[in-house]
Amino acid sequence: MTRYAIALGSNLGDRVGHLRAAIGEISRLGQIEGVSGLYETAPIGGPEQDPFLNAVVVARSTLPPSDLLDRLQDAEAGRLRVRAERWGPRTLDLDIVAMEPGSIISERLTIPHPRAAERRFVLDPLCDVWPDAMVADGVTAAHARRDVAGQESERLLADWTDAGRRLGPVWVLGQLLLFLAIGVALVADGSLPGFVGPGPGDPVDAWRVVGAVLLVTGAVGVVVAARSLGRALTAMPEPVPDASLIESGLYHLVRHPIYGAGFLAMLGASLLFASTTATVLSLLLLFFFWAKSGYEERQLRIAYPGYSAYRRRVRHRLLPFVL
Ligand code: A4P
Ligand code: MG
Repeated sequence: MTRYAIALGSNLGDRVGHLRAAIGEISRLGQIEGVSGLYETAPIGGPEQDPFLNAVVVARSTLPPSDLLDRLQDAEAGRLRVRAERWGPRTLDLDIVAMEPGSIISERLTIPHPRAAERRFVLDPLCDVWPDAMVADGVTAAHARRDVAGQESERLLADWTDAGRRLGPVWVLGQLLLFLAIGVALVADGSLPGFVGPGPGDPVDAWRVVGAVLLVTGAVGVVVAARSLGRALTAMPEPVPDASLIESGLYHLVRHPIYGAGFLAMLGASLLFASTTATVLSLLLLFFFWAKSGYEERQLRIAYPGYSAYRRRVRHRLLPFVL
């Protein structure tokens, strides 16, 4: 039995789908010992291209290295990999980066992979599952990783192999409960002290004026943003399959305008109804939206190769110029 580390990479098409399919293929070639987290990495070398998703699988197999390479290349062909230019975009790349025991240098195959020790897109995931793997003569993955810190790589998910295990319904339930609690508080608790401006005639409670303005602004914001999302609209934090990334309208100002505007509307209603409890719950809703959009952004970065660049262009997540 030989222990192999296989590096998986994709930056074309259904990237995570290709990587999951590769894990299925590898499980037929040997016994999988570990699957790393899923990383988004900036492309190294080649033409200008979309970011990669990378991961590493460690497996024990009775196959000799050259047979393993044959089978991995079959799996690449199965995902319609086209070799057009060196280091160009690919649906699926499967490289054998390390093995134990032994090493190999032949015309067709070199293990450890000759460039593994220089690449963070290999070393980060490899260190998740096999930090002691030899990636060059006398050099472990953990050791080599110290020299590549300047390359861009970020772990998006630790556990990503099972497409069915998603937290969407839990987030939606939490959101519903919060809205419900705010609704009850609006009706049941009117204890917010008024802030009555001085002056002749009927005094105006300034909180209520601010509340009404926020409520209307927030409600309009929710409707406008929802309309620009169109069929991409969902309460779930996971993106709708086959929808595309929306960057126009309010999405040009913030990345999650429905959440930002929804918070403003709830805060506005709380002030208008003079409810202390609802005001506190609205602030809790803001934290909730912050956390939910954090989870959602990981899913969006997996679904849309362009999402990370969009994130750099539109810096605010919920409220323009603020948050
Ligand atoms: N080959 C030799 N040794 C191996 C090995 N250990 N494992 C030969 C697999 N193949 C090996 O591979 C070209 C030939 O390498 C094969 O026919 C095999 O006989 P390929 O899959 O056609 O092309 P490749 O993988 O692009 O070639 P290469 O030169 O190994 O590419 P690299 O160095 O692996 O770079 N940036 C990011 N962020 N993420 C990436 O995954 N990948 C590359 C590919 C470039 N930039 C990247 C990424
Ligand atoms: Mg390759």
